[in-house]
Amino acid sequence: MNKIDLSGFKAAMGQYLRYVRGKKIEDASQKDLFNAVSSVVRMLLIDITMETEDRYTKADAKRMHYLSIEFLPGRLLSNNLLNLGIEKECRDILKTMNIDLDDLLNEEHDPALGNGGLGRLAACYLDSLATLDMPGFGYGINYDYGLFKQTIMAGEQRENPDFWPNRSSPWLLARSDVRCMVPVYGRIQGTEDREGEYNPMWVDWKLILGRVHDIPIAGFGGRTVNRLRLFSAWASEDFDMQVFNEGDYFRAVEEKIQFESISKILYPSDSMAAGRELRLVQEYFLVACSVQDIIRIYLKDHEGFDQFPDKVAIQLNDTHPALTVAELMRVLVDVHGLEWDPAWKITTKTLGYTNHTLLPEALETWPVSILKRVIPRHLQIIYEINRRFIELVKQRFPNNTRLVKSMSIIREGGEQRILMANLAIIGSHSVNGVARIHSELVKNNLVPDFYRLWPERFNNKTNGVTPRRWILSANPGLSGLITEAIGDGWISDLDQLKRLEPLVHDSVFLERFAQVKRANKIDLAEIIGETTYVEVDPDSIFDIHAKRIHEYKRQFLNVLNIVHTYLKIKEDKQIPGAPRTFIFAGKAAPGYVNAKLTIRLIHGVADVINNDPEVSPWIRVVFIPDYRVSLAEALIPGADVSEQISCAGMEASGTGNMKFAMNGALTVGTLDGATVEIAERVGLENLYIFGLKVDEIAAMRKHYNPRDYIENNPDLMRVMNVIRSDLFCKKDPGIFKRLHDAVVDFGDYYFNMADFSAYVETQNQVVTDYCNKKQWAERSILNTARTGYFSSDRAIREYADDIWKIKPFP
Ligand code: 26Q
Repeated sequence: MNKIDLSGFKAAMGQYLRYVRGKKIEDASQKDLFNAVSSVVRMLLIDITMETEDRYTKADAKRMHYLSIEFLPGRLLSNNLLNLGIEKECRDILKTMNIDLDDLLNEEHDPALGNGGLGRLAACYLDSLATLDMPGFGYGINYDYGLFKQTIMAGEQRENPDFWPNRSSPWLLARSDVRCMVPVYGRIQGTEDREGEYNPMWVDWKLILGRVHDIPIAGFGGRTVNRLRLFSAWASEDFDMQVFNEGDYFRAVEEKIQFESISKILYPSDSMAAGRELRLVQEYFLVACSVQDIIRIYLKDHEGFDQFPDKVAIQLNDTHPALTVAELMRVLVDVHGLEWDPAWKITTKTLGYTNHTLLPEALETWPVSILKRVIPRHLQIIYEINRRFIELVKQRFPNNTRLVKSMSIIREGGEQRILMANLAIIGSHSVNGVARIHSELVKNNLVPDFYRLWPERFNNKTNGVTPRRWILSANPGLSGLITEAIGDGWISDLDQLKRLEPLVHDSVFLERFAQVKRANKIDLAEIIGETTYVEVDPDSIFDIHAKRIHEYKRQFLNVLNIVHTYLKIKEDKQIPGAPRTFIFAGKAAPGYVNAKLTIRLIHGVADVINNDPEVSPWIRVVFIPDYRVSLAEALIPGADVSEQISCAGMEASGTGNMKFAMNGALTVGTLDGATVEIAERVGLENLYIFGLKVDEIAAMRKHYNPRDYIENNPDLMRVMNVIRSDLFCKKDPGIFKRLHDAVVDFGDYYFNMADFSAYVETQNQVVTDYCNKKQWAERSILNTARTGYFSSDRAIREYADDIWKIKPFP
C-alpha cells in the first residue's frame, strides 16, 4: 500500500471550512465536517487520478468503457478512506479534534442513481477495475432525482423525491472543459451528389448539451483512481436564441425545460420496460454523450480508426445503451467519413453486450414511429444494419422465413417495433449472461437462433460483488477476525478465504465467529427498533428477504410460510423450536399494483403477529423502509438466513445472494441464478435448496393448476383462506383478494402453490438446525470460506481476458 501523507489533513479541513463554507471549525455542523473531510479526501483522489491517467496514456493502454443507465455506488467517504488505506489514521486525526468519524459517515446521502441489481453490479465492477489497476471507466446519467425514497404510511408504500446533491456532492467533479453536443429530432433530407449517389442528410435537429461530472473511483491499495463519468442535459444557448428570436417566448421556455428534463429523473422500474419517449431520449442521450467522449479521448493519441478496436472496448450493460450500435456507425460513417464495411467491423469488434433478464416484460422494444421522430438517422442506420444482416441469414439458411422473422431487428405485425436485444446481439462480438444457468437459458430459450448462427459469440460471466464494500467496510467485526486468522491478503484475493476452512475445528475461532454475528444482530436490532418501532430479539433467527419487491422474487411465498407458522401456533398450539424474526426490505415500482399490495400484506401480517402475545414471543415480522445500499450494508452482516426464493428460471443471477453468503448467512433458496453456483461451492449441507427446478417448471407450465395444490394440502388451503379473509386488513376489507386471486384464479404464474410445501418443510428444518449452535456456526464459517469465487475481481478478470482484452497497469 502506498503511504499517503496526511500531515496537512487538519489544516486542509480548516481551510475548506473557512474559505469554501465561510465558517470557523467550532461553528461547523456535522454536515460541514463531512464535507470538509470529503473535500480533503477528494484532493488525494484527484492527485491519484492524474497519476493514473498518465500511466494509461504513456502505455497507450486499451481502455474499457462501461455504459450503464444506472450506477449505485453507495456512500463514498468510508469506501474511499478504506481503499486509500487511510481510514484508521483519519479516524485518529478526527478524534484529536473531538470528531467521531462514524457520525460523519452517516451524514452522507446515498447516491441513488439506480434501481437495484444492475446498477449495483456496475458499481462493484468499477471498484474491481480500479483495484486491479485496469483502465475501465463508467458512463452514466447524473439524474437530478435518483430512485425515490420509500416511506410507509399505514402499511402502504409512499414515494418521496430523492434530493441527492447532484451538483454539490463532494464526490462530483464538474468538468466544465468537456461538453457533449447531442443532436435530436429533425428529419432526413435525401440529396444526390455529383455521381448521382444518394446522400442522406440529417437536418433541422435540435441540440442538447451534455454537461459532465466525474466521480473518482478509488481502487483498493490506493494505486489507481478511475472515474465514473455522468452526463446531465442542458439546452444549448444557441438553441435558446434561435427559438427566442422566433418570438414565441413561452414555447421557447417550454422547450428548454423539456430538454433539461432529460436527466431529471431515473425511471423507478427494474422489471418493466417503460415505453415512454423520454426514456428513449435518456438512452440516446447517454449513448451519444458517451460515444463522443470515447472517440474524443481516442483521437487525442491516435489517428484514423484502424486501431480503434485495439484501443477501445465498450460494454453495454443490458440493452438500455444498445443504441450505441447505431450511434457508433453514424459517427464513423457520417462524421468521420468511413465506408460502411470497415465501420461495421470496428463497431462489432468494439462492442460487447451483457443480458440481465429473460422476463418478457423487461425486454426492451421501441416503436419505429418514436425512433423516426427522435433519431431519424439512427432509424435509417438500423434499417440498413438489418437489411445486411437478413441477407447474411438468407445466405446461411436459404428459404427459412421463420429464422428471418425471429432474428430481424424489426418486429412486424401490428405496430413495427425495434427489438433492442437483437440490435445489441448483431452489433457486438460478445453476448454474455450473468450466471451459468442464465447464460444457458439465453442461448437455448431466449435467442436460440442467434446461438445457432454465432455460437462463438455467446459466453457466461457469473456476477460478483466487491469484498471491499460488502465485507471489509460493511462488516468490520468479521473482517477483523478474518484478518487476525489468515492475514489481510483476502481483501484483494478473496479465494484466500478458503484458509478459514480448517478453523471450523477451532472452538475459539468458532466462538468468536458466533460473537461477531451476535454483535451485528444487536446493531441491526437497534436499527429495526428505530425504523419500525418493533422490538426484536437478537437471539432469534434473523431471516432476511431484502431485494426489490416483485412477484417473481416471491416475497408472497415467504409470507405464506409466516402465516402458516402463525396459524400453527394460534390454532394448532404447535410452538416452533426457536424464535424467529422475519425481516423484509425492498421497494416496489410505483406502478406495480401487486408489488405494492405485497408490501401492505407484509405490514398487515406483521401487525397481527407482533401484537399477539401468544405468537409474538415466537415469531415477529418487520418491514424496514427505504432499502438502499447503506441499509443493505447494515442488514447483510446481521443475517442468519438469506432468502433467495425466486421462481426458478427468472432471477438472472442475483447478487444479494452472494453478499449474504459471504457474511455467513445460510441461504434458503431455489436453484435459480447464481444461487445454483453458490450451492455447488458451499456444499448442499451448508444451505437449504428446495423447490421446482427450471426444467420442471418448463415441463409443468402448460398443465399447471394451482388449485390442485390447494385442494390437496389442508395447510395451504387454510393459509390461502386467511389471506383472502380480512384478518390482515381489518380496516380495508377485501384488499388482499387480488393477491389471492392472482394465484388461485390467474394461474399462479410464479408457482407459489407448487413450491409451498417444500418451502415450509425447509423452513422447519432451518429452525431445527439452528438449535445446534455449534454446527450452525461451522456451516456459517464454511459459507464465508467458500464464496471467494463471487468476488467481482474474479468476474472482472474474466471480462478483461475473454471480452475486453484489457490489462492491468499497476
Ligand atoms: C428498461 C426500460 C425502461 C425502463 C426501465 C428499464 C429497466 C431498468 C432497470 C429494466 C431493467 C432494469 C434492471 C434490471 C436488473 O437490475 N436486473 C438484475 O441484474 C442483476 C445484475 O446482473 C442480476 O443479478 C439480477 O438477477 C437481475 O434481476
